[in-house]
Amino acid sequence: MILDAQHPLSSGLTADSRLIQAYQGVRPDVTPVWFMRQAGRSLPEYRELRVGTRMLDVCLDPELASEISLQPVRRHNVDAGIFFSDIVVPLKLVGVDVTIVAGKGPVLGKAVRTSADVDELTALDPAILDEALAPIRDAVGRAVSQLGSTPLIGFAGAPFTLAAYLVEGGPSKDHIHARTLMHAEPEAWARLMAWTADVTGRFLRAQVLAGASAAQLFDSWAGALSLVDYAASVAPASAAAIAHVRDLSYSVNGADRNVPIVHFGVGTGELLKEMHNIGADVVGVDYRVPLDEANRRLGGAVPVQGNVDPALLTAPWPVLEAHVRDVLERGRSAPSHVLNLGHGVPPDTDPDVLTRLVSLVHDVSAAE
Ligand code: 1CP
Repeated sequence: MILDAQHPLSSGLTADSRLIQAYQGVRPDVTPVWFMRQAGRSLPEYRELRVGTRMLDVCLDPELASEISLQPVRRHNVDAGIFFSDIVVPLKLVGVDVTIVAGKGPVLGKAVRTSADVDELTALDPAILDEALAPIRDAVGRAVSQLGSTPLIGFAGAPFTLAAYLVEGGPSKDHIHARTLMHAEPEAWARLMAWTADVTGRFLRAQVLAGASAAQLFDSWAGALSLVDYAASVAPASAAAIAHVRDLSYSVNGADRNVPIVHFGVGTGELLKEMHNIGADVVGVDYRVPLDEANRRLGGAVPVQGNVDPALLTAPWPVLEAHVRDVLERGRSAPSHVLNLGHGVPPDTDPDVLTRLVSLVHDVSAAE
């Protein structure tokens, strides 16, 4: 489907931005930079807005969600905004009993542990999302209208990462119940993954249709899986999730382009190639694998995103600077590179360090 003429990719507002060029495999004059979790607790203006509110209520308030999405763009001069929301928002909207507990993360009213639990969950009809996602479309529209030529990135959780919360009932370290269900009840697992792919795919599509210029699928916890399990029991559902946006296109100077899709995971060095193979355009790399090695594993033809170690954000500036220069240098081996962190911004990060890091990336890459 072709995006409508008012979409910022179709109208040309964001199609030539550094971020979209890099995501399309073209190396721009300056390396673009944004940060996962750039909106949120590292910003005093965010903490001020959040006083007395609940996370999921904020995500469903279009005025607040758009304002919070814009805060880091105003402050840091980053090359993209990321939509302020959470991966569990579409679960909440489809009727799952989920809350976000401050300092902990998503917690489910009831863990999905058996085939009967999967029956109960999947009886919730993902089609109701087309209406229920109205506040998300509204929030994206408001953010995009303020962002002008700076692209907004839409995002969603990958089916495995969402299933990890659904099956565990909340955050966990090794996702052991999810991995047990995968093997003990393969048929129930497949139904759980297909349903989750549909729910999260609709969330992602709604954001792109409302004006997001790129889409990122977060499979944060896929690093808990072996390559064999990932390929057999997870990758097909991730492909089904991004199929919801894979058909979306726009045209620049008479050439058709697909809306770029980024796929990111933590501890997924062994899975990089499979994560690209689901149909992603760009692969996000965590801090464990240097970008030149990631590029080699990906075959040398895939744009990469990453991978400054978040732990170094609180190290002395010269240590961080040397690390960022090294990341930029290694990123030059790939067809194009979007600088990001290897995972989200830690809450105790000094926001001025992030602003300084953005200028460093722009200055160093412009001089190359
Ligand atoms: O700038 C941004 O990136 C903000 C938007 C955003 C995104 C992209 C939030 C807001 N959450 C997410 C994605 C998300 N949520 C992921 C994928 C990215 C990642 O790996 O970090 C995951 C795994 C979640 C689940 C989640 N939600 C957690 C992690 C819990 C765990 O298992 O360790 C947490 C703490 C949340 C709550 C949340 N989401 C976002 C914020 C700002 C917060 C904190 C809210 C609060 O406590 O008040």
